[in-house]
Amino acid sequence: MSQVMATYLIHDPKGQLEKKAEGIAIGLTVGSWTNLPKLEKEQLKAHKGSVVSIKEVPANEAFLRNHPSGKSGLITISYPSENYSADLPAIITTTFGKLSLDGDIKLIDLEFSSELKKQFPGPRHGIKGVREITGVYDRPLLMSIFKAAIGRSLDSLHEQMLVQALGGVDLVKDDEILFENKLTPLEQRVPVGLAAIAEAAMETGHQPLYAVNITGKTYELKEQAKQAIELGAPALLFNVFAYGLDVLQALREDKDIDVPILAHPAVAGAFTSSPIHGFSNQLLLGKLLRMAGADLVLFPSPYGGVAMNKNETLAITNELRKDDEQFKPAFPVPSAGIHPGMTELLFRDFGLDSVINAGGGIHGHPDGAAKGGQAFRDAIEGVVAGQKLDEVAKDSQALQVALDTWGYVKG
Ligand code: 1AE
Repeated sequence: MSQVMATYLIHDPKGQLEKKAEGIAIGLTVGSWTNLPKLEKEQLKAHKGSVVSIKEVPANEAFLRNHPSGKSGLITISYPSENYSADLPAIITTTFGKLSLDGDIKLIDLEFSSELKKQFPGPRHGIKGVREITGVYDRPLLMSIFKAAIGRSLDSLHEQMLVQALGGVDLVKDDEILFENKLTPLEQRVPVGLAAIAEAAMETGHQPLYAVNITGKTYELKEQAKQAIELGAPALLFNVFAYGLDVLQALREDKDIDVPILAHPAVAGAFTSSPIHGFSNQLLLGKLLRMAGADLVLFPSPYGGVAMNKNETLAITNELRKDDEQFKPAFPVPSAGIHPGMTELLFRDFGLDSVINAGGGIHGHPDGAAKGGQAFRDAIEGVVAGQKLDEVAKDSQALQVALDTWGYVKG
């Protein structure tokens, strides 16, 4: 049967988990049930939501202090596909539309029947495809971020791209806050960035992918993405949560938009940060981004300035990479406040098939961004080979300077 099953974390002050679950299953589907005449019940049967399971979980102390009879629970409700079209806006509105406004409730997971899943594309390239494009197979990839993009000229952009590329990074992404602007419009920014990459490649033999930020009004995005690709953009960056998951899916499904898409998590915190409201991170940043077509997914690492709970980062990673009969695995990109002294931790927690992403941790290297990139590359290669960072630093001045600057973060 084609359907979606939604699992929620609920907290009921009266401890009536069954009643609450039944209220959601009926309220979000047929509206009322027990008092309906037999004929109407027969007609509406195929549309009725049903409670699949209820599992009580320990309630937190503050909740119990205020509501001594209160209970918390994970409830799973099945929604028949007769009720919605096979797209994320309809599915999310059905399972968590009005309900998201109704008290303490968090959407933890959505499980799609295999028939329904077939309506979603998943990543075009995935981990394997991005590795083929970059030619890097045996280590985590390294990405850097333009960190001085606003108010800067094309010459400045050229210079910044050059030093990042010289450092040996595998991808360079636009800053997510760089929009269409007079100084570095996409039309000029892409060729200038690519020229700098080509210049660096003459020296290094290594050519990073430039992920160009696709911005502006929703109905102009596809044209902008195609323009970037025609100009040679080898990857795109997309602020998916400022637009919506279905907009990402529309970009992914366009046959002419055939380069890897990096999903940026900007704004996601507004949907996921509360322990009692919103979406779980693993659902929004993991399962749904992969289904909608992101090839690489950025999220805050557990160690940096903008940190996310470690279990949640691992749950996102698991959703992005786990075996799936239909969807290719996508790259997890733990980010924010990353510096070379964290490489051991990043490799231990996120493994080979991940992307190490740093802005300040590359540009802030005392000897310049090229050395920042080199420090990371040396750190990554050493750690993958089983060395400790302080050992690697004995043969890498760039890494030693980075460790002296930011420290060596051990597990
Ligand atoms: C979670 C996204 C991280 C990001 O986009 C960004 O710009 C990070 O910058 P740094 O590495 O913290 O300087």
